[in-house]
Amino acid sequence: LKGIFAYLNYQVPRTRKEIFETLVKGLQRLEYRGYDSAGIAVDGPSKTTSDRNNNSICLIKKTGKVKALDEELYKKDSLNLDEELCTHFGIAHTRWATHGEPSALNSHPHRSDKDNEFVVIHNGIITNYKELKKYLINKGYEFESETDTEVIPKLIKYVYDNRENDSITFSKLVERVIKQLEGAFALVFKSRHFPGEAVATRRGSPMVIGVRSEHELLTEHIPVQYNSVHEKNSRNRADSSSAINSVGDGRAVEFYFASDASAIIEHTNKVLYMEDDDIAVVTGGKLSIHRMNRQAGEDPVRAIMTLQMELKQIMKGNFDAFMQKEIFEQPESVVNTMRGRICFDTKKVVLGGLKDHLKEIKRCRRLIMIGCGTSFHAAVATRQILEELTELPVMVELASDFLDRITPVFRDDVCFFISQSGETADTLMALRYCKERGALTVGVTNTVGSSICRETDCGVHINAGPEIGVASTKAYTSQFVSLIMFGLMMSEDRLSLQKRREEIINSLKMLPELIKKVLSLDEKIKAIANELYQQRSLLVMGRGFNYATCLEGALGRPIIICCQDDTELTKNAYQTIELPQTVDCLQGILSVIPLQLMSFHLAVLRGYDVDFPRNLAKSVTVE
Ligand code: UD2
Ligand code: MG
Repeated sequence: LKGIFAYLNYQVPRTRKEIFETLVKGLQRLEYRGYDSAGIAVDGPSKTTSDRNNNSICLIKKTGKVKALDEELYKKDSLNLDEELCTHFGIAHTRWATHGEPSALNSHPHRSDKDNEFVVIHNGIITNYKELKKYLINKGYEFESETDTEVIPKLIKYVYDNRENDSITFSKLVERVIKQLEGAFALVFKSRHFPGEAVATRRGSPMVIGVRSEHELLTEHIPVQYNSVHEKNSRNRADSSSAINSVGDGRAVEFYFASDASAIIEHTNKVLYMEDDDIAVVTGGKLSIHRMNRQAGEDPVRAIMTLQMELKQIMKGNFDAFMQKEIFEQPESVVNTMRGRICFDTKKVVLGGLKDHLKEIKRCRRLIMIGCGTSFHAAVATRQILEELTELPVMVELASDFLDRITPVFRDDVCFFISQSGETADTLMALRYCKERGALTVGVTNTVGSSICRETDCGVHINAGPEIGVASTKAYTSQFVSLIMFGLMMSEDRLSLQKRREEIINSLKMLPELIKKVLSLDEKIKAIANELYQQRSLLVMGRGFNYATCLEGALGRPIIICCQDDTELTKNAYQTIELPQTVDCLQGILSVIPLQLMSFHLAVLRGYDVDFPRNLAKSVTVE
């Protein structure tokens, strides 16, 4: 969800200012992924010119835009911007908060201790961080943030403090650390004990390394170095001691580490994509790749590739637009929304942000759901099932209309505010209006630390990941799933609803697979779009659980009729798109996807810029 960028210059003199500029630019290239805070770590200035053993590391972190960090860098005149550093390693990170609110303390790089012996940047999530944290606290290590990441620098210091001798390498320390980690990560380490050295590793989170050199690289194929070679036949390239097993030969070279090639491409098009559990090490200006031991069938060589892509293309992956990319992300984004919240075995649903308020919510007289645009449609889409599961009256309100009417709101109302960005002006004003009248306020947002998140009494983060396309796609389906989970949580102790709950929970488990099936209809939908795109208007019709789907579909240009195995309906239809069947209240998630795809194709065919349509902003944050 976040951005990693690191830069190592070896025997290439750069001033501290130039290093800052490179790091900041790298982060700016990753800005499109969304983030709420940023930070960097560089070597501190040497106290005297002869004192190179000082090796201090300086950390600068800031909430808000990379620009704010950039400004902060130049405020530190103690940093000696003109000092020339012949060999240096700097790391930089943009964070999108998941564990703990956006703050300088929670942002990366994280450090091992007050002396910054080890600093780390991390993308991904460490799922066993609580156990590790407990262990390390017991050993006397002090924590300062609310993040999962912080266990990593603490752990490497613990491993270092307990080293068997001083000849231990930086990569060995990292190897010991990742053995203890569960979850997903891309990591870059810097240490004052290993000046001018870099170690990077990954598991389930991308990492790419760029190489720039004036000299011809001696090899474009780096044999992986295995730590334990027990193979009888050691005559393969990887084990041959005569093979060149690193990139760089001690002459001037620069290395770039990034979570995304878009941050590297302007410096070099020579890149190496790391594999899971690879440990990449730069020492003495040479890059080598290390692994624990060789598995059967695994490629023992990493190739330096020449990227031909343009920047824009890299950012969007294989997709033409962010909207399209986000539509295709939905099998994963709905999983992220449900992760850690639904136990499919015990049929228990716990939204951590609401559990302390559940009693109060259950005592209320009615639920009011408020949003704008797509977020309003998510409320419309789930109203019926929420009424059924909560047995409460549910009002659904367009924020602007709600405010215009000066709607009566009471202390025993519970008001939901749904907003992807968490900054939608009308929704925020409706929130303040309801708060003044004493209602309990609940946010449903995609953005940790946003205004709506901060000002509500409690809420749910939908965890869909940053949404860049102006047309909301994955945020809609994740809002939908979040509201359903709320209903499931409310009905847990209703005996009469148990069968219904089980049916829905089982269907939620299947949902990612069904979404994939719907996405596989893309070619067909594109063909229909091709026949339709010159029409002046299209009509979307539907009712019941699909009423909201129609509203949502009509936000683009398109229209289509969706049915499943319904011969009565399909025999007269002009075109049909047959969707897999799920439980009634989830059908809307599946049926909106063809409309998303249709909107996308129609807009492209009509020559619109789908990610930045005219007269539409991603979120309306002004009145
Ligand atoms: C929290 C952590 C998550 C993970 C998990 C482990 C955060 C942001 N989330 O997720 O990273 O550690 O616990 O169990 O640290 N809130 C509002 N308004 C909103 C949205 C949320 O007030 O619009 C509040 C909510 O009531 C809760 C907090 O923000 O106090 C975090 O909400 P969440 O949905 O991220 O909570 P949870 O337990 O799923
Ligand atoms: Mg709050």
